[in-house]
Amino acid sequence: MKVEEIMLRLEAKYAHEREYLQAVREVLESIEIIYNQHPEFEKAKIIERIVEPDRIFTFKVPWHDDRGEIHVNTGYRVQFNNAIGPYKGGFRFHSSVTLSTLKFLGFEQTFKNALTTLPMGGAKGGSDFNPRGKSDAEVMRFCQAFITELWRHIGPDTDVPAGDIGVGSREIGYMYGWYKKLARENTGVLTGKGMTWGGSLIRPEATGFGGVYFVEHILQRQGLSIKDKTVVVSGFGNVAWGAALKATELGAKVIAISGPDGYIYDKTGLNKAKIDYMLYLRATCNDVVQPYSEEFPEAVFFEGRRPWELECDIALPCAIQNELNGDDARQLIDNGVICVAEISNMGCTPEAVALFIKEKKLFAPGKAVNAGGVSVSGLEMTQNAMKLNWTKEEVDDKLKLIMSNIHESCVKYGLQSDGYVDYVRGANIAGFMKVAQAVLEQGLC
Ligand code: 2IT
Repeated sequence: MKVEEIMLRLEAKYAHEREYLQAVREVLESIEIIYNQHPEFEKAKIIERIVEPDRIFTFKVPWHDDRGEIHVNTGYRVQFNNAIGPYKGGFRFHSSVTLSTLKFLGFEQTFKNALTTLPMGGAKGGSDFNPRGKSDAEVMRFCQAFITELWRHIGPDTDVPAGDIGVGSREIGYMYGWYKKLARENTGVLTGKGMTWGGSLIRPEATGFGGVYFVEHILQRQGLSIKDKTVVVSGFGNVAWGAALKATELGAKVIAISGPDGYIYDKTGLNKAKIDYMLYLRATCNDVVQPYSEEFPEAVFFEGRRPWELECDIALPCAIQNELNGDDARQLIDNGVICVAEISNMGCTPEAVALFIKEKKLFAPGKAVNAGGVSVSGLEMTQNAMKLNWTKEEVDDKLKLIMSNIHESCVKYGLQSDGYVDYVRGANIAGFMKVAQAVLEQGLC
């Protein structure tokens, strides 16, 4: 396999799908050497079969707003690969969503889900609909129109969607209710459900909690701990909230959060009341973080800027893809950062990732670090299948074990002769080898 040849073919065919091409290139460059030691993979054209999604559904989503005006959005579901279990992955509702976004996310999800140790394939879906500023009734009508198109293609053993950016418990509720009505079954087809109708404890916190558990493993390997470290978080949604909560619980000082409007620098650090306020802000503020500085006057708001210019020990991108670029990486390194862990999917640009690895910084990619979210979704599926609920402690203990196993797999495949762990390489090889072997064993299908 020659990465450049495959990439040239994909670039010609999908010239405008920049994020998808970026995600594929990163994985192929990591696995090239190991892959070429397996002629059986080459013979079965495993790469060519894995880089293309199994199928993509694209559909029109017409809905009307509260004034009766009609709107038309585009809906998608990218069923990427189901070699190791039913398709699994979230829906993203955001005005920036394109097919390229969802193909990159579905591709990443396939390897992330393989790393979790649970039997889940990879998928992603969503729409260019933005729930921000819409009334509950508008969101409900959109969700019902979306599921009306998609319900025949999903199911508890076929494809199990969940949330992502713009899709939280409200949206999951509306979609679950409508699915249940159309399919005439109550089998838990979506994850991230409410606690009284099949949801799992810890699911809302799981991505952020899992990310911080992973960071603890990275640091522990160096004889360090997150306690007393200064942490910068980007975003202020569900993922940023979970990360800030767990980092604070473990004794770190979280000094920044951010939104599309700029970032908040709170030199006194977040506490329980401020972390709770993040949830309130998310629910009410229409996607701006600035009101935090009015509520807590010790905090300063920097309009239009990103938090990576702050001095910190640990940086946790928790917002969206490519939110930390090469210049940001340079600044973080110059300011003495110890560890950067992507809790967002593909949070760093290729230039940033290359710089962190070149300078042998502790850097870990989203598909390993943020796998706690989908892992607890997998545990939600297990509980639904057993028709039982686990306690908070039981779920949290399983999450901790999964994150520890993922860390171990990354070290196994990413450890270099000088003792440095390249977590990008480790995560990509561990995830890829598992999917590739399953695809090979199942024949041409
Ligand atoms: O990126 C992700 O892993 C998610 N948005 C969670 C997916 C899931 O199925 O819980």
